[in-house]
Amino acid sequence: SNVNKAQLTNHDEKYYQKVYNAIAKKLIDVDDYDYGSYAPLLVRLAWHNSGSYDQNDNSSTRGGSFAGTMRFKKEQGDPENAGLVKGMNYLQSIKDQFPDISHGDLYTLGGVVGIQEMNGPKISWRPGRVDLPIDVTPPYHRLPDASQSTGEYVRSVFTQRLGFTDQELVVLIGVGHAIGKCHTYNSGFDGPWTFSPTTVSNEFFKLLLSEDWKFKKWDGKKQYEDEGSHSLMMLPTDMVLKQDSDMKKWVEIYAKDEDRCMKDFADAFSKLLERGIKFDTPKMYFKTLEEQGL
Ligand code: DDH
Repeated sequence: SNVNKAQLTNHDEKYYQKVYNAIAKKLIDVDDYDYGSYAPLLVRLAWHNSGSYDQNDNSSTRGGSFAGTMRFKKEQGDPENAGLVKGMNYLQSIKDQFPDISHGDLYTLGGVVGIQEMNGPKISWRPGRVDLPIDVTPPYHRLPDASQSTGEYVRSVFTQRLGFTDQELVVLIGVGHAIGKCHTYNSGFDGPWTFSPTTVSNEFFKLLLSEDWKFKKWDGKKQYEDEGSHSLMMLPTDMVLKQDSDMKKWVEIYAKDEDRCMKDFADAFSKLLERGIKFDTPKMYFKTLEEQGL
């Protein structure tokens, strides 16, 4: 059947903590990305590597993070993946240092490092993804198109394809877009969603409710900006979270309760990284550099 079985690796939690530390230390040493941090890009890489999963696909792998196919130019060529090569190049020196780790494991672990080193919650993670050849590369257009503006569209990606509930899709999108920014050279959109784009938080939810969001006046793609500072943005798909009453309920809960938001995000992000994979091994948790005094 088309279930990807994670393989046992020759390494334990201590080894993967070393890989974690190498990725995290490089975040401090290499700062030539926006806001001086590659962490948001690593989170987006982990998400796009995993978000190509389709539970209705009858192929052998169904996409997702298992086969590490994001390493191929074919998958990198999906217009939605524009800009991710920079994240993979960032991780190449880690792959050189720890050659045994599969690409799927490396790209997902990069996302865990990104979240945790930006003060986010602990994300459980497991190794065992296996590099497979190029022919299992998933087709394009599975990752969401930000110009879409209906709840039906967002659920077609997150619920029908990826198997998430409204609660999970709201927390994934809102915490994911608390960090980083849009780049015109990647997506045609521009700007950050929050005032603290290198801190994992519930700020996206607060701003979505508190600010007055109007169409940005420019020649670029249709996007929203806040009337207060004109420096923040929302994508059409982000605005859906407020326009759809079932989704909005969760936006209100997460805006009020940051602890709940972080806990639910941790569960949903971990699930995202493991879509379509069967693991027989226990979950691993990693310490941040700060917790190790490094
Ligand atoms: Fe996203 N995202 N995302 N996103 N995303 C972009 C950037 C980042 C959509 C579109 C865009 C998630 C869901 C969606 C992050 C994390 C997550 C950009 C800009 C677009 C466009 C790219 C660029 O120009 O560089 C859409 C549409 C959706 C949707 O679900 C409907 C989710 C679920 C996550 C997550 O992590 C769980 C992050 C981080 C970034 C910032 C990257 C950066 O370079 O900074």
